[in-house]
Amino acid sequence: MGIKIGGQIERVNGRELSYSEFAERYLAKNQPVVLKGLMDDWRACKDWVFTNGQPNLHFFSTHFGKSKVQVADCDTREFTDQKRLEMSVLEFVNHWLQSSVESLDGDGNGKSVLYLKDWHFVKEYPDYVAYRTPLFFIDDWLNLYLDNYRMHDDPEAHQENNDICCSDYRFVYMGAKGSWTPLHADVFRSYSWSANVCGKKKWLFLPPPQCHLLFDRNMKSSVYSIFDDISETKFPGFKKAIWLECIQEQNEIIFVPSGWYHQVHNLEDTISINHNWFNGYNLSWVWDLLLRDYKEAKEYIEDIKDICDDFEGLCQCNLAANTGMNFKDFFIFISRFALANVVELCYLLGESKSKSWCSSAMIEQFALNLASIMKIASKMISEGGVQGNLGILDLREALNDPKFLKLCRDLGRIYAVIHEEEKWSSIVKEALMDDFEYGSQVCSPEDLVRFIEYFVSKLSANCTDQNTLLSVFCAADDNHV
Ligand SMILES: O=C(O)CCC(=O)C(=O)O
Repeated sequence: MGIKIGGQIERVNGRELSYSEFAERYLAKNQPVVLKGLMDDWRACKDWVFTNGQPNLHFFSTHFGKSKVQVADCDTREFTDQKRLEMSVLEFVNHWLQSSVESLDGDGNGKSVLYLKDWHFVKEYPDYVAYRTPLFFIDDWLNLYLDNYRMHDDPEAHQENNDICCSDYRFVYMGAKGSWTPLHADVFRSYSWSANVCGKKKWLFLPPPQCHLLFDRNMKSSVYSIFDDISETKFPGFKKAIWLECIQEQNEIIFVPSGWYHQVHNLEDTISINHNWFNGYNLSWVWDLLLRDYKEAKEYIEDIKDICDDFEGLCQCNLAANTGMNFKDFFIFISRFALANVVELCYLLGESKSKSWCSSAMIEQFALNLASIMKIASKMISEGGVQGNLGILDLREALNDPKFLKLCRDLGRIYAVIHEEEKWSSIVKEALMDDFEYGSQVCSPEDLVRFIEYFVSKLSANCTDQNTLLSVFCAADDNHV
């Protein structure tokens, strides 16, 4: 029995859409969309594709052939994903070319379909600017953070492996016709965008309110491929699911919202560029996933609780290994972003006093971000699960840390681009230090809430513009995300 398709994904010309329209219609409402017209000047679209639309695989073997990459064997399942192999790009391309010759000869039953996934291309080739991230996707806290910090420092993890896997979430995907990605929702329940440099993909989406239909009775395992013969006894809700379908053509970019399960098939030989990211709009999805995975990790080892010296530590360790971060990592992440937003606000409001320039769009943005972080910190308190101090963010230390100051500057620059603020310049560290009379450490979600409240009310007093900061902050606290 086939699946039920209930609709298609909206298509919009990206050149006729403003950032605020995109944020309102898709980021805030968590809805998918296909965007056209945003890849015209990408180097990848010239170097990686022949004029007939076929991938230029020779270009990859010549220029990037030595790179070591992860390749999925699309015909072999391993637990909840496809079996992964490691090989060089040259080996991958040779396998691809060999398979296509064999299939032309009518002898295509020997080799499995391989799919190069999660290639950290930008990290590996920073000087080869293959593309520019479209404006709609630049408010990306995840990759901005990972450009400056590690998400999780595990002294026991093999360093080199950790470097590759956790360096960023900016990827290249390459696969022959027939390669595919099993049903899943994205890492950290982040947003993703995926741009077809060449080829064609078929996407099938299920909105979050229906995602429980993909699970077994215990909500433990989920369907692997929606085109398998799904057992009704094992997955009793599956046949009730109503899917959205999308055929994504060359030069189109799809926006995948948080928590939407999707399965993807390459209908032609395809190369795509793909980022995962989160920001103030979908941060709560990350916390919800972490809390759920934490409870699951805890339940899983409940029987060794009494013989374990540091049961909570073990749960957090397992959480980091399975989900990619633990409570401490997340807490330090949101605390650094809270501080960075406060720093940028201080700078903005300081500038407004001295130069009679103040951008209310920027004030609003920082206020929205702080409201979103405060909401998550409050959830961490009210939903329990968080025990004791999570980590320490020393505010003065952070302000003396070049990595943190770079994070602040990069964040400010991103919003200056989004809000078209030409007057924005880098922060002046010395001016900020005077404003930091606040106690010096944030160690718990309670501290973080107090810290944000303190600065929002203190900085609101500096804000001449009808107290924009406080009003946006309070309104956002009620409505946002
Ligand atoms: O293109 C694919 O095969 C999978 C991409 C994907 O799942 C995503 O962008 O979230």
